[in-house]
Amino acid sequence: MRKPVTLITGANGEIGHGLIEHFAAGGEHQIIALDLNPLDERLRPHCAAALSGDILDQNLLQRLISEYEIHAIYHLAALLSTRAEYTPDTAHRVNVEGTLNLLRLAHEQSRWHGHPVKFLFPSSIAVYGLPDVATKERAGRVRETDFNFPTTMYGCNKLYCEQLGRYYALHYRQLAAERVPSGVDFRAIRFPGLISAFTLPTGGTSDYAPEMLHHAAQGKPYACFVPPRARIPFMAMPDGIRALLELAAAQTEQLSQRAYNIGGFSLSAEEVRGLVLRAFPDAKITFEPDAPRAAIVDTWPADVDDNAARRDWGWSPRYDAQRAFDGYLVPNIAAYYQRGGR
Ligand code: AKB
Repeated sequence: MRKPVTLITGANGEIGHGLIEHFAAGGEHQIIALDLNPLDERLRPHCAAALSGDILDQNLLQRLISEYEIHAIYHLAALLSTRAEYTPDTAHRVNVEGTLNLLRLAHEQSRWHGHPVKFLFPSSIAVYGLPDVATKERAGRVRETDFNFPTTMYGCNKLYCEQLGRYYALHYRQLAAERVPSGVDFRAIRFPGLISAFTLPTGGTSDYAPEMLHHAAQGKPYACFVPPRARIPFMAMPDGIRALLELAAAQTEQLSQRAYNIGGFSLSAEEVRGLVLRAFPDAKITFEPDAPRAAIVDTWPADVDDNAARRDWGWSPRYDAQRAFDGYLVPNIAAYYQRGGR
């Protein structure tokens, strides 16, 4: 008999690392990890299988369908906002067609085993597009339905995939003579910029904050690509992982929407620099703004309203800026580089 498994795509990424380490401590199902690149050796022992391959490869997806009984999918594979601007067609294929492939897979799996498949999707503050800095300052904490006018390919992809997921969850084949639910229980979180003590993001535009910190911890100089005043919300990785797990565990009846903001702490680039310098006083951090990348950050909100997540499934961040730096980032990152980055 096939064993029930959880599939994690983009398993090698930052969220994948955190999730797999969490499940290693005792998850409900075995983990099948999928990534374009071979899985990080440190994660391998925690997974029942680690597959290298492309979410656009239909043969690979068919193999997954035939070999495993998938009950939950954490679909993390994506090209982030900066990278997507250099290759928008590829980004659309990976971010949108890839997500559609996984939604179809979830539907087929649910038909086979007769249970809903939970589909967890990391969306992003990149779905917002504020027209100018004055509006951004006035807007403050934005609600899910505000300013949904992304200016990046990645933001457009994420916003559309939230809608695709909602369609699968609520309206799939609504005109069929005998309408049956798709079996896809789609749930999305709009993440702020995530900061981990152990991994660095690649290809994002909120990357300046984690890059500042990781450069400082290694004694390397860093030139920040946004101006000191640039402000967006950030979150410590453990809160991000916990949010995904708590949303996954919520009862369907609790959810009044399918995509939720979650707040962490809102910081300007200057404030991030101040916190990094407090921990690493010799760090060399300068500002050399790259106008087009800085302009993307200006379209993202300064903060988000996460009342819906608090009300529906009890979301509450554990890390404010102070606690994120003093209680998680600084102690762990220092130890991490003392061990030689392992
Ligand atoms: C990015 O910068 O692209 C991501 C995001 C904000 O979703 N970190």
